[in-house]
Order: sequence, then structure tokens, then C-alpha cells
Amino acid sequence: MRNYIKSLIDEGRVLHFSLIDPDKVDDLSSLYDVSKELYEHGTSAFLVGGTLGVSSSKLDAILDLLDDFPIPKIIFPSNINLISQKADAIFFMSLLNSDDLYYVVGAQVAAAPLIKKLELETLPTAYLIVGHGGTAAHVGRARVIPYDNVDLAVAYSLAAQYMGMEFVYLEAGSGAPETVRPEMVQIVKRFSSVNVIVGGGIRSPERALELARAGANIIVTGNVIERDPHRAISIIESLGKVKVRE
Ligand code: 1GP
Repeated sequence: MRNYIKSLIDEGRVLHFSLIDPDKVDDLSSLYDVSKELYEHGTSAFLVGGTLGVSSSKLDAILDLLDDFPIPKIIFPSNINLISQKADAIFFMSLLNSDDLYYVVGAQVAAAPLIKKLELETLPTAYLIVGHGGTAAHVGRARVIPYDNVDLAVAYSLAAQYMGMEFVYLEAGSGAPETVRPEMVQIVKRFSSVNVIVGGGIRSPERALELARAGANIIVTGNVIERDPHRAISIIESLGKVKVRE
């Protein structure tokens, strides 16, 4: 999975990942139809996860449903209950700006033996909560990085890089009224060599493009898929046309 993602990034593409929150899915057949559209329009992977109320049986049901589409299914975990053999990989994330050691390393230690047993591929990721932060910031006891504090974002990203993490996820929080700012993405990319994932509050192709042009490698959208799938598709199509630097 790591190689698949890296090869797409190396081709100079900006990827779109579709986030499905199992807790927000009421109708599996309409999720199937939307997922098919997202796949056919070029989303590069499905992320499955959510902060509140996700049962492992619902997680498995969603992963089963997505199995029809030959792109990666990656777990986006909020806690140790979100582990499944049905996924292709898991973001093995540390919430680096949490004040609670559980979210920095405790959950990871608790989860590691099961991940080993299931031979689930891990994608080493620093999860950094920025700005609004939403439910993830509250539950994860994050000391959020202000939207305009690029120095802090760079410091955390470099720390992540030096600890061997390959991805930094700049998260404004699901449904955030303001996304991570392109300026922050640009400076993080200038001063570190991590792959940058950006999510939280991205609802328009214009904003997605600004973030892509600033250097984001992966754009994640969740809410817009549930609320306006056609808009999500227009985001995917816009990103598909981006030609990246270097
Ligand atoms: C949340 O970054 C993701 O963890 C996606 O956010 O639901 O606002 O797209 P949205």
C-alpha cells in the first residue's frame, strides 16, 4: 500500500481519499452507489473511520461493501477498537499535539500486537490537529495548532520526519468551518520532506485546488461526500487535473 501511494505521489499526482464514517452510514445501498461513483471518478483510496460511536461490526460491514472497488481500503482509527483484517492498511497515527500520552503512544502500544497478528500494513503518520479541531481535538485532548501558526506546524512536521514518520496529516476537524490554510501546507512542504495529507472542512474544488497547489499530497473529504456527492466528485475531478511541482 505504501508503495502504491508513493508511486502515485511520485508521478506528481495529488491524491483524493474518500473518508467514510461508519457511524454516519444509515443506508448501505446508497453508500454503495456513492462509493461506486467516487471510485469511477478517480478517488485513490477509501478511508474508513470516525471519532464517535463506531462499532467493529459496522466497520467490517463497510469494508465488505467497499471490497468491490479495487482501490485501497485504509483504516483511519480514532481508537483501538478500529482494527480489522478486512482493510488493506491502517494509518498508524500518533496525535503528536495531544496532552494525553494515551493518544500519543498508549493506544498504539495497545493496538500493535493485534496489528502484527493480522499482518495489517501500517502507514506511519503524525496526526496534527489544527485550528477548529472539532470532535477529534476534544476527544484527543489536543493542544491545537492555531491556523496561522506555521512555525509550530513546521516544528511538529520536522519532529515527525526525524522520528521516521512518512505522512503528516494536518487536520482541521471534520466539518470545520475553515480548512487548514494553504500557507501552512506550503511552509510545511518547504521545510520538511514528509507527505502531507490535509483534511477537515474541505467542501469546494477551489479550496481543494488551493491546498493542492500549496503542496498537499493527499486531500481527504468526508462530510461533503455525505451531504453533496456531486460536489465531492467535482473535487476529485479538479484534483485529477493538477500537475505538481518538481
Ligand atoms: C476528518 O479530515 C477529515 O477527520 C474530513 O473532514 O468531514 O470535514 O471533510 P470533513
